Amino acid sequence: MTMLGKCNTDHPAVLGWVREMTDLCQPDRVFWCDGSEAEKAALTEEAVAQGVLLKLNPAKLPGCYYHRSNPNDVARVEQCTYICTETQEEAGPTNNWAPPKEMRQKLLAMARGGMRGRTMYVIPYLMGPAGSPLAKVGFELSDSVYVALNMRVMTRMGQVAYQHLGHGEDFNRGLHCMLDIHPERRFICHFPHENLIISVGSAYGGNVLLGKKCLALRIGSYLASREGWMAEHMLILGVEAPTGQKTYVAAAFPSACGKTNFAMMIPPPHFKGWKIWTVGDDIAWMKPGPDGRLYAINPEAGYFGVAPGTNYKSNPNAMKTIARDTLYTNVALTPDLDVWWEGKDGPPPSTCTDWQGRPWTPASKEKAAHPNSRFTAPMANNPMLAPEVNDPQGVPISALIFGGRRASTLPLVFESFDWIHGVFVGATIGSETTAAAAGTLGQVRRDPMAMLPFCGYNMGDYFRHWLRMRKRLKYPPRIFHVNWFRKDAAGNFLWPGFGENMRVLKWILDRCAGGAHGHETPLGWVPGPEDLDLGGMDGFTPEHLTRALAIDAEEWRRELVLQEELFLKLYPYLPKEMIFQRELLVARL
Ligand code: GTP
Ligand code: SPV
Ligand code: MN
Repeated sequence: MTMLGKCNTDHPAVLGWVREMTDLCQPDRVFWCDGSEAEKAALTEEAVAQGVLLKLNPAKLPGCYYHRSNPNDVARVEQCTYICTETQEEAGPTNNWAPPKEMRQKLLAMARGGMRGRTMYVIPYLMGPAGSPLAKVGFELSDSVYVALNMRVMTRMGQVAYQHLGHGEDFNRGLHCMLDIHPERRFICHFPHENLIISVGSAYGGNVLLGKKCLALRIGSYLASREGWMAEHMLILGVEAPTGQKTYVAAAFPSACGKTNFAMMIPPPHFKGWKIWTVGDDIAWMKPGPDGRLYAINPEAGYFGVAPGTNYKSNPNAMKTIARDTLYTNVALTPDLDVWWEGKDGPPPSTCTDWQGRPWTPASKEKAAHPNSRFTAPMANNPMLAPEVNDPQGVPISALIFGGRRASTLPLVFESFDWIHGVFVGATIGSETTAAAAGTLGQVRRDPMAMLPFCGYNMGDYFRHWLRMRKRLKYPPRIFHVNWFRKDAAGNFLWPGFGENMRVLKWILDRCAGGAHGHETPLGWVPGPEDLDLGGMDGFTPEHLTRALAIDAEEWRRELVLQEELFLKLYPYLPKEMIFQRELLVARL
């Protein structure tokens, strides 16, 4: 029997779970994380000694470390991700399903003795601000020091979790065993009825930082549907007008489709006195408030963001955020121990080591950084972190924005006619697949509410839950759709994106305030080229904007067929409102 080590709790249920799992996994050592600075230093030292982390140049990147994952383990793996409910119907047609008893037995058998010779880190964490009625406690037991150090950044770790838990037993149990990091022995399994997650065979990102996609979205969405709130793959931002008035919006874009960038955007100089404050960059937990508005919290405490494409022009706040105390995974390493990735500022280094540790020069055919290489940085580093991020009640949301990565068909922006139509717009999002998940890139697929890989129950019931929420909101947010990624025939983006997205956001805010002009189209309300403020945009004319806003009937006929595929898959579970909305759209087109 493994000794439990220097344990920091006498909570019977926590001790029981740790005891049970140590007996099973048989680690040599159990390390109870407390989230302290001293602990961070000790774990970092340990990770460096093991070769898990490399200290980066302290003159350039103080407190930053470098990590390479196994090349077979660089992204989420949707084909290995399961929702284990009693019936397959509960998981629904968009999830992999396995019966809970069988799957649990199989995984526990895999984990048996799996930590021999290793350390089990007991990670107590809180998702959400301390004292928030929406906050949730989790305990992740992991044999990866990299996971312990990442969870420390991404969550509120340590005493705060025990405080929130009190004498209760309502916490998520998470077990993570690296095993031999083999794709055939990789499973990320969710047991929503038991509030349990078991992840084996991976050591990367959303597969193993169990508070993030596993708890905050898959288990979270299941709990939310039962408890009357919403767990969404959404950024949250606050817009401050020159008058000081603040408005908050939340936006769902699929993985690697612009949430972090939008959440940290800096308005162009033309928008003098306007400020964007980041509340969250990936996940929103939302609940109706006593005033009938929808309130949102960010359950996370850090950013696990896409490195490629991040530079001082596209996302200066991110560059400042990751200048210190940041973990870099699968980026390229320069000879002076700095980091590099495709789309960083300046010319590429004349020589460096790529994400797999091989020599790289600008003449190399392959990318230096993996397209899904990431930074893990504390939100406290963000110069524009919204002070409200720690408000237990969250922030009131005026608009919900859906988006996808679409080279054609979807206009720059439109506003839905009402909540039910907005739910239909979210339910029919299409987006090109990205490097955030293993598999083919650039394939348009349906990704309802950007939750396809993250909805922990039947997608049809999830739509029903969205429709039900309307009845609980006196002032529901207005619902919009944006597309920053439309291209011309030559493959150039039709819209400059990044900070310029402020112009679209401003129209959205004005619509919410009952101001801006729009015209009715089959899709919804669309601004005319004169309705967006293009002030200070060099070389971008209303004609350019007209192309970005265009709705092409032929493209939309094809789009309807693509939408139909998802609806056929979900047909037995689809709320009738979705079918009516489809009919109305067909009729309008
Ligand atoms: P996840 O962390 O996977 O959920 O991704 P995300 O939604 O936060 O995406 P992120 O902001 O990291 O952006 C992903 C990629 O899209 C990066 O390479 C960005 O440079 C690029 N991107 C973001 N916003 C824009 C935009 O407005 N226009 C264009 N053209 N590219 C963008
Ligand atoms: C995503 O894929 O949406 C991410 C990265 O935010 S991961 O944590 O790997 O899920
Ligand atoms: Mn994400």
